[in-house]
Amino acid sequence: MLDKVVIANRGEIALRVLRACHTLGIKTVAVHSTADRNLKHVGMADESVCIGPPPAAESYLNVPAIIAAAEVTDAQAIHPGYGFLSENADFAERVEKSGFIFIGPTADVIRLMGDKVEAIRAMKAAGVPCVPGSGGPLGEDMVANTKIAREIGYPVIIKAAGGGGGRGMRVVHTEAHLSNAIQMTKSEAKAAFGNGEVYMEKFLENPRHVEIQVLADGQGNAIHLGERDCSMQRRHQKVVEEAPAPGISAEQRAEIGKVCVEACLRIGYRGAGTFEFLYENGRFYFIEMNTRIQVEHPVTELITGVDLVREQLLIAAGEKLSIRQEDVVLNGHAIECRVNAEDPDTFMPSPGTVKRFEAPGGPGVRVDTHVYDGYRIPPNYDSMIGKLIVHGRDRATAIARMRIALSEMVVEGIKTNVPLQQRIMADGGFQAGGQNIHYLERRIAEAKEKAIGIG
Ligand code: MV4
Repeated sequence: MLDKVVIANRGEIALRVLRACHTLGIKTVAVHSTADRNLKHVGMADESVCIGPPPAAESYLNVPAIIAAAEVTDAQAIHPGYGFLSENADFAERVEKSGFIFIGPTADVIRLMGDKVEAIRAMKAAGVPCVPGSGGPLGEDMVANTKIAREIGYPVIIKAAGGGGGRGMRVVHTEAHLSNAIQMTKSEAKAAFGNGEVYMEKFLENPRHVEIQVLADGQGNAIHLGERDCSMQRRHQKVVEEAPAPGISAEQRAEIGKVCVEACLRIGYRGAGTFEFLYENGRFYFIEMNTRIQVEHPVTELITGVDLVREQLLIAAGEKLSIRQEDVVLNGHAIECRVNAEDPDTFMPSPGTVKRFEAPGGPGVRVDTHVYDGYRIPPNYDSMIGKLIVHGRDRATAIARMRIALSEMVVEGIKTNVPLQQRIMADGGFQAGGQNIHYLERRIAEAKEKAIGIG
């Protein structure tokens, strides 16, 4: 087993990783910026190292400082959490070359999945269903590009190979706009990602975002843990996630899950991972793979009983997967509401001191947060301050539990999006289930027009 792990992250996920380490008897090193000396997990870690000033570029993205922290504390492994350096192949490589274990896939696999053109190529070869598309980068020849678009059929979407998560994309509805859209997306991609490569896909107009969770040990064993529906989003920020996805049958789940497992084995995947799909008219279309633990991992944990962060640590320690596919049994329904320090109507960040904090509780209620009474939220990082996750025997029970949990939640001194989450839980469309990726934004716009709350 690992002896000591550096947690290269902050906030709720750093605390989540610390708890998984301590449960396995692994010692922890918290690395933090000067703005984060008051973080809950910093006080709980066996050791802590300040790695730089508040801006993430000088602290949580400071590769030499993080590796130096692992060296001076004599740690064996580094857990990157999500965001920051978690999907940075160069970081993973530097960690391994410095003699530490990167808790995640190999640098090569992270690099492969970071290039969306190459990721799709690899997945297609492994039998994963993808969106009809160019199947490779677009060249300069507009005659050829026009032919590809005609074959796919408009509308099409131009995406940057170096993008992902909603960055560097452009929808094209007619041939007259194709050339410009390609040129613009290319130049923006070159500036933003240092890679001007773009590709083309059929633009799916009303898909849901459904993703499959996998675990692989890198020793020939892989399993899937079902899916999550993350369609409730605004500006590419997920707001509510749930598992299982409404309306997905056990047969469909087993089929797409098996495809993902086989792809994991084919590419030599190791660790926890997520296959992101668009889901439309009963079909799955692969778009990207995330090579990290995700924010919304708890909904999968609640319906499967599998501790995903514990599994990440065991895999990193070189153990074989102890869970077989037939051991993964889905139980009930789980919903996660992200709690953000932001105005629930304007979405403006609302950092500051939390004067009073009361977490909800009761059967099937889980709160993943680093917030405590008197905690000062720094303005330097993203506004998510925690997650409220509920579990029930069915979706209606989970919604009922979430509504009570949200009503019990007390966060004084700052604004939070809890009122927005309450309106979502009370909304008829959300309660019906299976809404597409545009639903929340349309519902918010509609409510704004009428100057009334949604629901
Ligand atoms: C798409 C799409 C429709 N058709 N690709 C946005 C984030 C990035 N991961 C991929 N995205 C999309 N790709 C095709 N071919 C629509 C989106 C999209 C989206 C996807 C998932 C969740 C929210 C979204 C919001 C807007 C657009």
